[in-house]
Amino acid sequence: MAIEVAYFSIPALGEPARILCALGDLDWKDDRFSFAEWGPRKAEAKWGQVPLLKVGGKQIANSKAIARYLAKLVKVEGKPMYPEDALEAALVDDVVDFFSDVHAKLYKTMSLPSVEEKEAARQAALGEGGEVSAMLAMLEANVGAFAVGDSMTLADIFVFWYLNFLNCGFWDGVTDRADLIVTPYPKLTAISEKVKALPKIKEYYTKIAANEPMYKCYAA
Ligand SMILES: N[C@@H](CCC(=O)N[C@@H](CS)C(=O)NCC(=O)O)C(=O)O
Repeated sequence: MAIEVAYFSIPALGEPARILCALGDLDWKDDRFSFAEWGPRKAEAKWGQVPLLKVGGKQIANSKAIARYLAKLVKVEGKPMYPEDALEAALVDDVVDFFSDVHAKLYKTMSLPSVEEKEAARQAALGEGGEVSAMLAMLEANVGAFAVGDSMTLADIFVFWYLNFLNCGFWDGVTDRADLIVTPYPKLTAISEKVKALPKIKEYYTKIAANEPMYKCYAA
């Protein structure tokens, strides 16, 4: 069944959907648009927001509902990215929801009035003793070779998405700051690199990064 993923051309809340569609080689349309193009689209979006997934004549319009749906369709090495076992699925959700909490802490820096204040707030949040670094340290302590269990799941997709989102140029002040977003988290970085190395992921991001600088770190 054909799928459309509609979202701004940035690696923010819509990115897990794109990662899953690319990874699963699904029959999908990557409907990207600029902020300037959003106005007329808003009225047509189910909840007036994106990301939006169109499938079978219906709209799914919350990023994590979309991610869970797609993760049920995509397998890696024969295993679905969203576990069938209820407890395993809840553990995956736990990591996915954890990133919403991380995102909320960083997102509040968007409302600061100047670039300098934004940069300082993000560096403090991700620096030693910062509220985001404290959260990521807890996640780091709770993962193994994979974020949950012994195979790749949606939780690993979120690790890949968010570590690269931090580094992509969207968050002034922390872009390219390996000391803040790579070095303290060797296990999370290894998980992210494992997802990045999957051939379908490499293929998709190499293509997107050719025109969109924010995607370079997803491909490199
Ligand atoms: N709960 C929603 C939040 C979605 C959201 O905040 N979308 C933003 C972009 S990241 C949006 O559509 N902004 C444009 C608007 O609200 O008009 C989700 O996780 O999908």
